[in-house]
Amino acid sequence: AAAAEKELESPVKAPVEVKHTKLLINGEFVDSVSGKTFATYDPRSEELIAHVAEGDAKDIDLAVKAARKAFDEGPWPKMTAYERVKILNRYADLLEKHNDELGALDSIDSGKPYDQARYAEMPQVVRNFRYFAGWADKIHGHTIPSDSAHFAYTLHEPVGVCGQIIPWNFPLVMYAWKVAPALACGNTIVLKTAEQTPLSALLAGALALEAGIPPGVLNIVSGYGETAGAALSSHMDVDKVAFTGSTEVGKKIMVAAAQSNLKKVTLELGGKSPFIICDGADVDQAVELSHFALFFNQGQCCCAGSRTFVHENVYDEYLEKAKERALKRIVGDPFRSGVEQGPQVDKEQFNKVLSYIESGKEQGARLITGGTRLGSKGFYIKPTVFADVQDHHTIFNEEIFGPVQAVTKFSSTQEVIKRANRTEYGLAAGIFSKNIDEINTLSRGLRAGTVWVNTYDIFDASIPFGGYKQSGIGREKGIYALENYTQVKAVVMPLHNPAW
Ligand code: TXE
Repeated sequence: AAAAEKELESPVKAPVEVKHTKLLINGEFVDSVSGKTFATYDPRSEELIAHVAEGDAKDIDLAVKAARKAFDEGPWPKMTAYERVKILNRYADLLEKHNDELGALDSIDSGKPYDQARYAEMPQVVRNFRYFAGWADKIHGHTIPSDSAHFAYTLHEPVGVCGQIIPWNFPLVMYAWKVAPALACGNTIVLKTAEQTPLSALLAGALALEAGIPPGVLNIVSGYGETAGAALSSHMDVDKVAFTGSTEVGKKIMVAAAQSNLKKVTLELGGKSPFIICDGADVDQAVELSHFALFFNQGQCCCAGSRTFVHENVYDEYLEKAKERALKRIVGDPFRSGVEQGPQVDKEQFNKVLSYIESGKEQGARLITGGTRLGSKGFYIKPTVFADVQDHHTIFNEEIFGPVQAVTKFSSTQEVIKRANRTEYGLAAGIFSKNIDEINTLSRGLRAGTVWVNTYDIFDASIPFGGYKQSGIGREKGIYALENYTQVKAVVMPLHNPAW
């Protein structure tokens, strides 16, 4: 049978031990105030991995108090920037030393291939900390020529206590994108991890203490969104909230911020990114890249190339080869080497993806491969490709967040720009073309925060990432991220004081 149709073997033993399950507050691992715990499951077997302390509003409040004290009294925001540089670099070294262990925790908790976690994601995590360590002593304001005889200058100061809420699809990468710039700018943090994937951040938090990040600077609360997450985004003593997750919850975060203390808000939300394959494209390469753009990480990427637009002249050849590639995709235990696709993260996501597949069938999109679960245990789904998808089909408009590719045909550049932009989202876009004029027209015409040309999913720490339209507010990574975690103070004084 084709790789994607083969029966699953039983799960191998994960090469990792869970050491931390409590909340990290004020430099100590503690139980939740309520004493409650919640279970985190292995998506390969649907079996329990561990019980984790469940934080709610009371624990968030304790964590915010610790972060406030660490911010107001120091030493973190008050030490020299060079001291912070040294500590953050030491932290990056420790994360690197625990590369495989951290990667394995993300794999067992989320189902992502272990090799992807340890060879692609963890190096990016480490790189983010080194990149922002490099910025920590280069954040400064300007001297400003004023109209009158005044000396005016700006200070770029930390915002204060930052609430950070992250999702489960890239637990440690999301941790790094949020924590590294906030710490580099001298802030203190209360981080809430996703309930599906609480494990890796707790080990990363223990390593932060070992690196010398002072108690209270980085607090980590595991727990649910409606309780711990809502408490964090509505807390009166949190100065800023940064969120990655669904657009629906992003709106709730903004409302909570507005109705509490108008804390600053940055959001990185969902997407329905177009991947456009132009006339004259090398079809084999186009198939490989568009396959990767959609299926990477079980399709659970906010920037997944989930609407594949293929020029009519290469459409039939593309479909035949895209089907072949999907059938070859190696689905199985994420801890076996060579596996490209593991299970979806949990039952809820698994059911959501399967129901989108049903809606595709019902609305008349042409299923050319996949379309069902794989095996009878674990949240595995066959790589699925729909052809002849129409603009009004639900699978062409809503974020599926699974291994389901939706392919459609187009005839002209102007047509594809219009159709690609017809979405509430604007996170990313992919272009596959050798025609420089077409590339320029498309990359200017597409309304998205990132345009990848003849490549996809390049995530350097220095390249900004974020959304147009309802895909978000603000940019993470790169020099742009510093704006999220600093605020500008203008200081003005007379140049000549007549009294003296
Ligand atoms: O997201 P949620 P879910 C999309 C994707 C997915 C869908 C639902 O389409 O299928 O969202 O996934 C916390 N106040 N993305 O339910 O709920 C929650 O605990 C404060 C895209 O997992 O947005 C978790 O920590 N926080 C995405 C985080 O929000 C709340 C990544 C994300 O969960 C909260 C994940 C509340 N009221 C899902 N409710 C991306 N942009 O990459 C929940 N949370």
